[in-house]
Amino acid sequence: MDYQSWSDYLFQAQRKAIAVEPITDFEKNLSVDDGYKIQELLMDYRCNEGEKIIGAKAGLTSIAKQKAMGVNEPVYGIITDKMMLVSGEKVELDKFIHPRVEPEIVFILGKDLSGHNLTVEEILDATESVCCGLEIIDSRYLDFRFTLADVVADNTSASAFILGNPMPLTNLELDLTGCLLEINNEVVATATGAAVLGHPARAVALLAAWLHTQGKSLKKGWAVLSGGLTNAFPLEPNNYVRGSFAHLGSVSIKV
Ligand code: OOG
Ligand code: MG
Repeated sequence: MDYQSWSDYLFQAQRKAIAVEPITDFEKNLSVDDGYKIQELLMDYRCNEGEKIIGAKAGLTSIAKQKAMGVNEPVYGIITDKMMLVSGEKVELDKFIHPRVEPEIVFILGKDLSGHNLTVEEILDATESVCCGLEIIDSRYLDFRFTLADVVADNTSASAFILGNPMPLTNLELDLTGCLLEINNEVVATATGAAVLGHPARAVALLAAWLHTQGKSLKKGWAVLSGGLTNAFPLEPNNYVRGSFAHLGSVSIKV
C-alpha cells in the first residue's frame, strides 16, 4: 500500500477544505496499523510545512461519541500549534469542511509520560494543570463517514481546539466535573468527566501506552485532549458556542 500517497490525499483534502471518499472505499483491507502509518506521514508533512507538535488527543473515548460515530474503540492523534485558537475568537467557517464542536477536559503535563497501564494517580502526578476545552473536529471524509482505520489515518479528525485557563489539580475530582455545552445560550448537551472512560485521566494513560509502543512519550508541556464528553455538534453560521465546566471555568467561540 502506498502510505505516502494516502497521506498526501488527506493533506490536500485538509488544505483545500474539500471532503474526500474514505480510503477504505479504495483499500478494503486498510488496517488500523496502516491508518497510524498514514497518520504519521501526514503529520511529518504538516511539520515540514512549519507546524509544531504541541500535544496529543484521544478520541472516541466516551460512549456518546462511540455510538454517534459507529466505532467502539478509542483513537489517538497529534495536535499542533496551528490548530490552537483563542477563547472568544471568531471562527471562519470557510477554513473547514463541515466542522463540529465538542467539550473536552485537557491535561497540561508537567513531565514526560510513557508506559503501559499507567494509573489515574500516575497520570495526575505528572499533570501540571487541567483546563476545559472545545475541540473542533472536521473529518476530511464525506459526511464524516469512516471506519476506525480511516479516522486514524485522518489524524482522528483533528482540526482546531480552544483551551480555557489552566487550573491546578488540587481538590479537583475530574470524574465528577460537570460540563454544559451551549449553542446560542441554549444547553444542547451535558456530561460529567466520568463520561470519558470513567475518568478522563484514563484517556491520557491510553495515549501514553500508544506512544510507548512506538518508543515515544507524551512530553512535558504538552496539552492532552482526553476526548469529547458529549456528542459533537455542527458549527453553523452565527453560532456562539460555550463549554462551561464545574471548577474549570468556560471557553467559547463565535462563528
Ligand atoms: C473522530 C474524532 C473523535 C473525540 O473527542 O471523540 C474525537 C470523529 O468523531 O470524527 O475527537
Ligand atoms: Mg475530540
